[in-house]
Amino acid sequence: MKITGIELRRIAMPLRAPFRTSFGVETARDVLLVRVVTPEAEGWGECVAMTEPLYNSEYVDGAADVLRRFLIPALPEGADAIAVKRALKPFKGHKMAKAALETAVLDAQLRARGESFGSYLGASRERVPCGVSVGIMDSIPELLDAVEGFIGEGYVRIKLKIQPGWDLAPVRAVRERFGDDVLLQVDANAAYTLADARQLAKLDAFDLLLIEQPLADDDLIQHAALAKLMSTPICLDESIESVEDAAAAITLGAASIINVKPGRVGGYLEAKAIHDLCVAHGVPVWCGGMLETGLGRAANVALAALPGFTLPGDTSASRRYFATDITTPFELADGHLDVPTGPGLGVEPIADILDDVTTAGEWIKL
Ligand code: NPQ
Ligand code: MG
Repeated sequence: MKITGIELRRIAMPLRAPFRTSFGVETARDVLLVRVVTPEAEGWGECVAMTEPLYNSEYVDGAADVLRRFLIPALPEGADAIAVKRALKPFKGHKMAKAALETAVLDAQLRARGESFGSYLGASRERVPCGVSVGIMDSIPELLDAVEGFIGEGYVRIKLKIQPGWDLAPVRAVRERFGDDVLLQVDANAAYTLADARQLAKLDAFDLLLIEQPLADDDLIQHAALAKLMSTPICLDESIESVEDAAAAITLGAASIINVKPGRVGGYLEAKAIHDLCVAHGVPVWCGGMLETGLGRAANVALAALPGFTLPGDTSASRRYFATDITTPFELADGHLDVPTGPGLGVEPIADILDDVTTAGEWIKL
């Protein structure tokens, strides 16, 4: 498959409501799309880096720069996704930029041969149960209104974003209002330290599925220590950037559950490898989310249909974040999203909508 050119397209997607986490508030999604063109087919990859390096060290302008300066020039002639992954390996870091390029090549490759992402990755289900991530709010009543809305829409699991000062009270309020049957978990995005262990252990009273990334990204040893001080299972997100990181976290006892985000780990091939490792170790995995458009969402839903993804993911419907998605919107049915079955991602951008949200474009001829 010869790549004749690559488009880097920047889009701006307004969020339906501000989304607040322990690292900041977002009101719009700033997305870099990669479009790979071959004589047989085109492929799309969505870069999940944020505008600013707040979730991890990557950011959109940096991803665009490393793509045009190093990653795209290193593409092998006539490459498939496996060869692309190998060719990009010498460059350190920049996993989200690499993932976008690898995904675009994989999409083109699969569209050319008429195979879906789900089939290629080894999906074992036709639809996946969906959870929703609920941001930090100004007040408990506002939070309860938001959670009530999501439960009404059918989400099968609620994740509350937490930070010091917004942890026990929101969890207690949601449990009191919606009961013990709601599948509930929390995500701190690295906002605590091991010195907060006594406070975090108070969450044990609320029968949470897991606590996600309580401590800093590089605190594997501290997460292992925290796991001995609380009964709520610890799930790692930011800490896991590769299959080696996942193996280390499991061996150290730093994580008993792993959040798999293909962007964070460098692509869907690495994501599948982490899934396989976790299945071998009996460690549950679930698919995270980075406020993807329909393009990234399609691939995540396919990944989430693999057999080891035994917990509901942050694979929410398009309308959780966007009034208008760039693809046919993903819609919840009975708390599930259907895994696309068409070639490649199985969805494509709607040209008029894509043009409306485009803020910049660049064509790199190969
Ligand atoms: C997480 N995602 O699991 C993240 C982090 C996150 C769905 O909770 C703009 C772009 C805002 C990406 C906010 C969810 C974001 C973002 C939070 C990712 O840790
Ligand atoms: Mg997280």
